[in-house]
Amino acid sequence: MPQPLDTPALRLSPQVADALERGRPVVALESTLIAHGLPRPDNLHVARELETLVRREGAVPATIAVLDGTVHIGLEEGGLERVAGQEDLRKLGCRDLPVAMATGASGATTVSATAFLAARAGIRVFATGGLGGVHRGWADTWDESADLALLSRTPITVVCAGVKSILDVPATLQRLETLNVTVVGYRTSTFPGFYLHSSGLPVDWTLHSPRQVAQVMRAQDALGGPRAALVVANPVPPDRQLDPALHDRVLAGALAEAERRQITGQAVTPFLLERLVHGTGGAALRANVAAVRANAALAAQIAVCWAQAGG
Ligand code: PSU
Ligand code: MN
Repeated sequence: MPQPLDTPALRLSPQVADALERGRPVVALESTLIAHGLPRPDNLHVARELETLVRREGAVPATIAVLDGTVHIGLEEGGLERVAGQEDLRKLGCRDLPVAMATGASGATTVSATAFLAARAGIRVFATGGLGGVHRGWADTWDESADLALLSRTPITVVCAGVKSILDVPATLQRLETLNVTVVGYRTSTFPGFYLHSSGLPVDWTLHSPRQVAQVMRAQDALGGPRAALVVANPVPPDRQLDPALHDRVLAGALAEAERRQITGQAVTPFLLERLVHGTGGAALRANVAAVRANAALAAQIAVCWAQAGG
């Protein structure tokens, strides 16, 4: 078993450390969606709001990022401002963490890095917008987000609005099945579509309350394995979703532009999200923010039930 997270390179904020020690509810929040998924300067407002929503539900927020080579589990004063405002902030997947730490780099953590670090710190519930997954055109590019493989071996509950709709959603669902990641719809029988209420694809399981989610987490622990994530797919409400026809039209243009400009690797997701926001006159941004807000609140409710159950 690795040592507890308590070294100069891995810093828990006093609030997060105290909550974990006392078995109080904690929710991990990722920073790539703030730094690379949402436009400045609104992103800082959203980052603060997510923390407020988590607190309002009775849990402690732990936004995770790497600043000057130090992993922060829970950002303190000034940290959120850097994540939201710093132009050259890197995007760090799990594999990038050791290099960032050793070279003193700063970066926002993706779902893969955030889920790993949260689980390592003893945080069981995590909120994001939409997971990464299998990109369209994967047969040529082999581009599949590292989020999927990491979730297949990390015991964490991730509340998300499904996977990003810029992806090949059926292929991503297939990979989640292959990788043994448990997927449940939250009060829905169709898999959410990130900006859209529904991807049109079915989910096998539907849960109806935070308590029920906590019960599944307990059952995972009672089973003792495989140690994989639980994905709680929470759809953006129909009245907050992006107009599906507008979504499809703007996405088709963005995908063609990405191909023409030969955007590859880590740049693909931020590029497409930015094109969606721009091409929809900000409507995609509003749907994205509505999704992450709802996910942060639900994650906190789940964390509260989990802590009550002696999680
Ligand atoms: N959710 C959002 N916006 C985002 C992301 C999630 O609402 O930008 C980020 C997450 O950090 C996720 C990443 O891990 O997008 C996926 O990037 P890639 O496809 O390069 O793995
Ligand atoms: Mn990729």
